[in-house]
Amino acid sequence: MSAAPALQALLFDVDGTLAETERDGHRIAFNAAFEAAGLGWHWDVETYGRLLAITGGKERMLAWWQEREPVSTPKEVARRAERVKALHADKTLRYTALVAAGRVRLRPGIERLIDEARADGLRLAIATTTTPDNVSALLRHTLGEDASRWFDVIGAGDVVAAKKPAPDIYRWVLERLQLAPEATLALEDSANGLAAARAAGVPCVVSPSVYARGESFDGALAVIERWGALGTLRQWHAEAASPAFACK
Ligand code: XBP
Ligand code: MG
Repeated sequence: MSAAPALQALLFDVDGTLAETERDGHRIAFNAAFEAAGLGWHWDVETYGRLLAITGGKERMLAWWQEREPVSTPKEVARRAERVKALHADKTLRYTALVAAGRVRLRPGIERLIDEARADGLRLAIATTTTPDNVSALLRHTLGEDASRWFDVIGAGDVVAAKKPAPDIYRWVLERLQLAPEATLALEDSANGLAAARAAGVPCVVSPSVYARGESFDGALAVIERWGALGTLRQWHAEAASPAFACK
Protein backbone atom coordinates (compact mmCIF):
# COMPACT_ATOMS: atom_id res chain seq x y z
CA MET A 1 0.00 0.00 0.00
CA SER A 2 1.51 3.31 -1.07
CA ALA A 3 1.27 6.25 1.31
CA ALA A 4 -0.84 9.21 0.26
CA PRO A 5 1.28 12.16 -0.90
CA ALA A 6 1.23 14.82 1.76
CA LEU A 7 -1.24 17.62 1.23
CA GLN A 8 0.61 20.69 -0.01
CA ALA A 9 -2.01 23.00 -1.43
CA LEU A 10 -5.69 23.83 -1.29
CA LEU A 11 -7.29 24.78 -4.62
CA PHE A 12 -10.35 26.94 -4.14
CA ASP A 13 -13.18 27.40 -6.58
CA VAL A 14 -14.76 30.86 -6.26
CA ASP A 15 -18.44 31.17 -7.17
CA GLY A 16 -20.56 29.13 -4.81
CA THR A 17 -17.51 27.96 -2.85
CA LEU A 18 -15.90 31.05 -1.35
CA ALA A 19 -19.22 32.86 -1.42
CA GLU A 20 -22.81 32.55 -2.64
CA THR A 21 -22.20 34.90 -5.54
CA GLU A 22 -24.66 33.76 -8.17
CA ARG A 23 -28.26 34.65 -7.29
CA ASP A 24 -27.73 38.04 -5.64
CA GLY A 25 -24.45 38.97 -7.31
CA HIS A 26 -23.80 37.78 -10.85
CA ARG A 27 -27.50 37.44 -11.74
CA ILE A 28 -28.23 41.00 -10.62
CA ALA A 29 -25.23 42.30 -12.58
CA PHE A 30 -26.25 40.44 -15.75
CA ASN A 31 -29.79 41.85 -15.51
CA ALA A 32 -28.52 45.38 -14.94
CA ALA A 33 -26.26 45.09 -18.00
CA PHE A 34 -29.16 43.75 -20.09
CA GLU A 35 -31.35 46.64 -18.99
CA ALA A 36 -28.69 49.26 -19.68
CA ALA A 37 -28.25 47.80 -23.17
CA GLY A 38 -32.01 47.91 -23.75
CA LEU A 39 -32.16 44.22 -24.60
CA GLY A 40 -35.39 43.45 -22.79
CA TRP A 41 -33.85 40.32 -21.25
CA HIS A 42 -34.30 39.32 -17.63
CA TRP A 43 -32.98 36.23 -15.86
CA ASP A 44 -35.23 35.33 -12.94
CA VAL A 45 -33.90 33.11 -10.14
CA GLU A 46 -35.15 29.92 -11.76
CA THR A 47 -34.00 30.74 -15.29
CA TYR A 48 -30.57 31.65 -13.99
CA GLY A 49 -30.39 28.32 -12.14
CA ARG A 50 -31.01 26.51 -15.41
CA LEU A 51 -28.45 28.62 -17.26
CA LEU A 52 -25.74 27.90 -14.67
CA ALA A 53 -25.25 24.57 -16.42
CA ILE A 54 -23.33 26.70 -18.95
CA THR A 55 -20.16 27.90 -17.24
CA GLY A 56 -18.72 31.30 -18.08
CA GLY A 57 -20.74 34.48 -18.32
CA LYS A 58 -20.04 35.13 -22.00
CA GLU A 59 -20.81 31.53 -22.90
CA ARG A 60 -24.02 31.72 -20.82
CA MET A 61 -25.20 34.86 -22.63
CA LEU A 62 -24.37 33.42 -26.04
CA ALA A 63 -26.29 30.23 -25.27
CA TRP A 64 -29.30 32.25 -24.10
CA TRP A 65 -29.25 34.46 -27.18
CA GLN A 66 -28.88 31.47 -29.47
CA GLU A 67 -31.82 29.79 -27.73
CA ARG A 68 -34.02 32.82 -28.47
CA GLU A 69 -32.71 33.90 -31.86
CA PRO A 70 -30.48 31.31 -33.52
CA VAL A 71 -27.79 32.55 -35.89
CA SER A 72 -25.54 30.40 -37.99
CA THR A 73 -23.43 32.36 -40.47
CA PRO A 74 -19.82 32.98 -39.36
CA LYS A 75 -20.38 36.72 -39.77
CA GLU A 76 -23.45 36.75 -37.53
CA VAL A 77 -21.77 34.52 -34.97
CA ALA A 78 -18.67 36.77 -34.86
CA ARG A 79 -20.75 39.94 -34.56
CA ARG A 80 -22.74 38.44 -31.71
CA ALA A 81 -19.59 37.33 -29.88
CA GLU A 82 -18.29 40.93 -30.06
CA ARG A 83 -21.55 42.27 -28.69
CA VAL A 84 -21.49 39.75 -25.85
CA LYS A 85 -17.89 40.65 -25.03
CA ALA A 86 -18.87 44.29 -24.52
CA LEU A 87 -21.98 43.33 -22.58
CA HIS A 88 -19.90 41.10 -20.36
CA ALA A 89 -17.35 43.84 -19.67
CA ASP A 90 -20.23 46.02 -18.46
CA LYS A 91 -21.58 43.14 -16.37
CA THR A 92 -18.17 42.70 -14.74
CA LEU A 93 -18.07 46.39 -13.76
CA ARG A 94 -21.52 46.05 -12.25
CA TYR A 95 -20.64 42.84 -10.41
CA THR A 96 -17.43 44.19 -8.92
CA ALA A 97 -19.34 47.31 -7.80
CA LEU A 98 -21.83 45.06 -5.98
CA VAL A 99 -18.95 43.22 -4.32
CA ALA A 100 -17.31 46.52 -3.33
CA ALA A 101 -20.63 47.60 -1.80
CA GLY A 102 -20.53 44.53 0.46
CA ARG A 103 -23.41 42.71 -1.25
CA VAL A 104 -21.50 39.41 -1.38
CA ARG A 105 -20.26 37.73 1.79
CA LEU A 106 -17.99 34.73 2.29
CA ARG A 107 -19.62 31.41 3.07
CA PRO A 108 -19.39 30.41 6.74
CA GLY A 109 -16.13 28.65 7.59
CA ILE A 110 -14.14 29.86 4.56
CA GLU A 111 -12.17 32.58 6.32
CA ARG A 112 -11.27 30.23 9.16
CA LEU A 113 -10.19 27.53 6.71
CA ILE A 114 -7.94 29.95 4.83
CA ASP A 115 -6.46 31.24 8.10
CA GLU A 116 -5.79 27.69 9.30
CA ALA A 117 -4.23 26.66 6.00
CA ARG A 118 -1.91 29.68 5.97
CA ALA A 119 -0.91 29.10 9.60
CA ASP A 120 -0.21 25.46 8.71
CA GLY A 121 2.07 26.41 5.79
CA LEU A 122 -0.20 25.04 3.08
CA ARG A 123 -0.08 26.75 -0.29
CA LEU A 124 -3.27 28.31 -1.61
CA ALA A 125 -4.52 28.65 -5.17
CA ILE A 126 -7.68 29.51 -7.05
CA ALA A 127 -9.19 27.59 -9.96
CA THR A 128 -12.27 29.34 -11.26
CA THR A 129 -14.31 30.05 -14.36
CA THR A 130 -15.13 33.59 -13.34
CA THR A 131 -13.33 36.71 -14.57
CA PRO A 132 -10.05 37.69 -12.80
CA ASP A 133 -11.41 41.14 -11.77
CA ASN A 134 -14.25 39.40 -9.94
CA VAL A 135 -11.79 37.29 -7.96
CA SER A 136 -9.64 40.28 -6.94
CA ALA A 137 -12.72 42.26 -5.93
CA LEU A 138 -14.12 39.40 -3.86
CA LEU A 139 -10.83 38.71 -2.08
CA ARG A 140 -10.16 42.40 -1.40
CA HIS A 141 -13.61 43.24 -0.09
CA THR A 142 -14.09 40.14 2.04
CA LEU A 143 -10.64 39.08 3.24
CA GLY A 144 -8.71 42.33 2.95
CA GLU A 145 -6.50 44.44 0.71
CA ASP A 146 -3.61 41.94 0.64
CA ALA A 147 -5.61 38.74 0.30
CA SER A 148 -4.81 38.14 -3.39
CA ARG A 149 -1.15 37.75 -2.38
CA TRP A 150 -1.98 34.81 -0.12
CA PHE A 151 -2.65 32.75 -3.26
CA ASP A 152 0.39 31.44 -5.12
CA VAL A 153 -1.61 30.98 -8.31
CA ILE A 154 -4.91 32.46 -9.42
CA GLY A 155 -6.33 30.66 -12.44
CA ALA A 156 -9.43 32.46 -13.68
CA GLY A 157 -11.64 33.08 -16.70
CA ASP A 158 -10.28 32.98 -20.22
CA VAL A 159 -6.71 31.82 -19.39
CA VAL A 160 -7.95 28.47 -20.65
CA ALA A 161 -10.18 27.99 -23.68
CA ALA A 162 -12.32 25.21 -22.22
CA LYS A 163 -14.05 26.12 -18.96
CA LYS A 164 -15.31 23.73 -16.26
CA PRO A 165 -16.36 20.89 -16.40
CA ALA A 166 -13.21 20.61 -18.56
CA PRO A 167 -10.11 19.94 -16.42
CA ASP A 168 -8.06 22.69 -18.10
CA ILE A 169 -8.18 25.31 -15.34
CA TYR A 170 -7.05 22.76 -12.74
CA ARG A 171 -4.23 21.59 -15.03
CA TRP A 172 -3.21 25.21 -15.63
CA VAL A 173 -3.04 25.86 -11.87
CA LEU A 174 -1.19 22.60 -11.09
CA GLU A 175 1.41 23.34 -13.73
CA ARG A 176 2.15 26.73 -12.19
CA LEU A 177 2.20 25.33 -8.65
CA GLN A 178 4.53 22.58 -9.91
CA LEU A 179 2.54 20.06 -7.91
CA ALA A 180 1.07 16.66 -8.65
CA PRO A 181 -2.73 16.59 -8.42
CA GLU A 182 -2.60 14.09 -5.54
CA ALA A 183 -0.67 16.61 -3.43
CA THR A 184 -3.57 19.04 -3.64
CA LEU A 185 -7.19 19.19 -2.64
CA ALA A 186 -9.96 21.05 -4.48
CA LEU A 187 -12.88 22.72 -2.76
CA GLU A 188 -15.91 22.97 -5.01
CA ASP A 189 -19.64 23.66 -4.81
CA SER A 190 -21.07 22.15 -8.00
CA ALA A 191 -21.12 19.04 -10.17
CA ASN A 192 -19.36 20.96 -12.98
CA GLY A 193 -16.58 22.01 -10.60
CA LEU A 194 -16.22 18.51 -9.19
CA ALA A 195 -16.03 17.04 -12.70
CA ALA A 196 -13.27 19.51 -13.63
CA ALA A 197 -11.20 18.69 -10.54
CA ARG A 198 -11.63 14.93 -10.89
CA ALA A 199 -10.78 14.97 -14.61
CA ALA A 200 -7.50 16.65 -13.64
CA GLY A 201 -6.90 13.97 -10.99
CA VAL A 202 -7.43 16.36 -8.08
CA PRO A 203 -9.23 14.95 -5.03
CA CYS A 204 -12.23 17.14 -4.28
CA VAL A 205 -14.47 17.96 -1.34
CA VAL A 206 -17.84 19.48 -2.21
CA SER A 207 -20.02 21.78 -0.18
CA PRO A 208 -23.01 22.42 -2.46
CA SER A 209 -24.03 26.02 -3.06
CA VAL A 210 -27.73 26.91 -3.05
CA TYR A 211 -28.09 26.44 -6.80
CA ALA A 212 -26.17 23.13 -6.78
CA ARG A 213 -28.20 21.35 -4.10
CA GLY A 214 -29.72 18.28 -5.63
CA GLU A 215 -26.88 17.75 -8.11
CA SER A 216 -25.01 14.47 -8.01
CA PHE A 217 -21.52 14.49 -6.52
CA ASP A 218 -20.23 11.01 -7.32
CA GLY A 219 -16.46 10.93 -7.04
CA ALA A 220 -16.24 13.55 -4.28
CA LEU A 221 -14.06 12.70 -1.28
CA ALA A 222 -16.83 14.08 0.88
CA VAL A 223 -19.96 16.18 0.51
CA ILE A 224 -20.54 18.54 3.41
CA GLU A 225 -23.18 21.08 4.28
CA ARG A 226 -20.74 23.76 5.41
CA TRP A 227 -17.00 24.29 5.29
CA GLY A 228 -15.36 22.89 8.41
CA ALA A 229 -11.95 22.53 9.98
CA LEU A 230 -8.73 21.93 8.08
CA GLY A 231 -7.99 18.80 10.15
CA THR A 232 -11.01 17.04 8.65
CA LEU A 233 -9.96 17.96 5.11
CA ARG A 234 -6.48 16.62 5.81
CA GLN A 235 -7.96 13.37 7.04
CA TRP A 236 -10.10 12.95 3.92
CA HIS A 237 -7.12 13.77 1.73
CA ALA A 238 -5.01 11.12 3.48
CA GLU A 239 -7.77 8.55 3.03
CA ALA A 240 -8.10 9.38 -0.68
CA ALA A 241 -5.01 7.39 -1.64
CA SER A 242 -5.89 4.36 0.45
CA PRO A 243 -7.05 1.22 -1.37
CA ALA A 244 -10.30 1.36 0.61
CA PHE A 245 -11.14 4.68 -1.00
CA ALA A 246 -10.14 3.53 -4.45
CA CYS A 247 -12.69 0.70 -4.14
CA LYS A 248 -15.56 3.00 -3.14
C1 XBP B 1 -18.84 30.23 -11.97
C2 XBP B 1 -19.15 30.60 -13.36
C3 XBP B 1 -19.02 32.02 -13.78
C4 XBP B 1 -19.94 32.97 -13.02
C5 XBP B 1 -20.00 34.34 -13.66
O1 XBP B 1 -17.49 29.92 -11.89
O2 XBP B 1 -19.50 29.74 -14.15
O3 XBP B 1 -19.35 32.10 -15.15
O4 XBP B 1 -21.24 32.45 -13.01
O5 XBP B 1 -18.74 34.90 -13.85
P1 XBP B 1 -16.78 29.07 -10.67
P2 XBP B 1 -18.30 35.48 -15.27
O6 XBP B 1 -17.82 28.32 -9.91
O7 XBP B 1 -15.81 28.19 -11.41
O8 XBP B 1 -16.10 30.11 -9.81
O9 XBP B 1 -19.46 36.28 -15.79
O10 XBP B 1 -17.10 36.33 -14.97
O11 XBP B 1 -17.99 34.32 -16.16
MG1 MG C 1 -18.41 27.13 -8.29
